[in-house]
Amino acid sequence: GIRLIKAKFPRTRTVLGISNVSFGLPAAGREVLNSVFLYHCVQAGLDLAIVNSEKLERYASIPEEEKRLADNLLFNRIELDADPIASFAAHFRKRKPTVQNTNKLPLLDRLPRYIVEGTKDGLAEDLTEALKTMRPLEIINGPLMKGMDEVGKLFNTNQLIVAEVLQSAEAMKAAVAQLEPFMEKADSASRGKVLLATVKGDVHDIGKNLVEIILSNNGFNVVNLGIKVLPETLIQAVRQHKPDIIGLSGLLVKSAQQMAITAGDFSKAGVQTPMLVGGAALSSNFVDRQIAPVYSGTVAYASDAMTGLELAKTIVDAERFQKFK
Ligand code: B1M
Repeated sequence: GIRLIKAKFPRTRTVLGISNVSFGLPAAGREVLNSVFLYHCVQAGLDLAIVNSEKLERYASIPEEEKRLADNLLFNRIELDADPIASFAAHFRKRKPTVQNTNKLPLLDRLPRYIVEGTKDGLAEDLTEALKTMRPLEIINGPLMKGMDEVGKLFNTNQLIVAEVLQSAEAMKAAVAQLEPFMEKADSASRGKVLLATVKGDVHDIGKNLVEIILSNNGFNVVNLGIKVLPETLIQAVRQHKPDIIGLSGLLVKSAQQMAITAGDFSKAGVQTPMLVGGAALSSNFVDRQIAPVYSGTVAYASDAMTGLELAKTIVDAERFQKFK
């Protein structure tokens, strides 16, 4: 139906209450069927779904056999299964509520699963275990980032919905918060002041907040302006705080463009403070070709938080900075 509506009336928006589709089926099966149904609806072009995402089984985590049973039922494939409803109900009537077998996996495989599943159950204990042999940043940049990359891929192929990605983000934030006190701290009083922000139109803040933690643990005084920060707010904050460095973060492709616009606005306002930019959509090529030419100060690309720290240290060290420029 959605596909036909979209083909005939392309500018029409569609909204669907998902869970009625599974009404009357065994509870464990409902969560699976709702998720498979939502997946197909999104593929067909559904714009908005009304669904209790907490109760939704993640499509990417559903075993192939259960996806097959759900597909047979949704598409009424009687040529493959004479009675798809009976087969589906029989399978799920027997099935106990899902018990994740995550704890049977080795530790380094369990850690990314918490992020992919968006769950904190057992996360704290496993992080404590990991800290016995790994440094906090190794845990973040290794298994946890592996999980985030997987989330990105699943999201890209519509196998995760935004609400689920938010749960993954919450799990990541909880992990970073637990690891933060164990991160190495430099003794130096204050190396300099950094004004940090996620650019206009972008809500992603996990990377930026990680940069904040690493910079402040290494003696920088960080003023974090938050997300979706407008150029004019940044310019005002530069005048108020007089930072040594401005740090901009942004993960969307349009955020990379926004950084170039912001750099242009800085130049017009006479701001020349050295600038660090980072985020998944950026590349050093883009920074050199699109941002540097419109900025009157120095701008450098930080591919990750540790590179950001090294660059920040270079900027506040007058001698190193002269060579760097
Ligand atoms: Co969004 N999202 N998201 N998302 N999300 C991406 C970025 C995306 C690549 C996923 C995908 O499609 N594969 C895609 C962007 C596609 C594009 O533009 N080409 C995307 C999209 C499309 C969206 C929405 C538009 C989805 C929608 O609503 N339809 C929407 C955007 C809304 C908006 O911004 N206006 C959206 C929303 C969200 C959530 C809110 C659900 C959530 C964010 C929660 C939060 O941050 N509080 C979210 C998440 C979690 C992601 C992914 C899965 C993970 C991002 C992350 O936190 N990574 C992401 C896919 C991915 O990147 N794998 C994705 C972990 C973090 C530690 O890494 O931020 O890269 P990162 O930071 C690194 C470096 O980049 C660097 O250091 C950090 C650590 O080493 N770095 C700096 C970053 N900033 C720096 C600054 C520096 C120095 C280094 O100096 C100043």
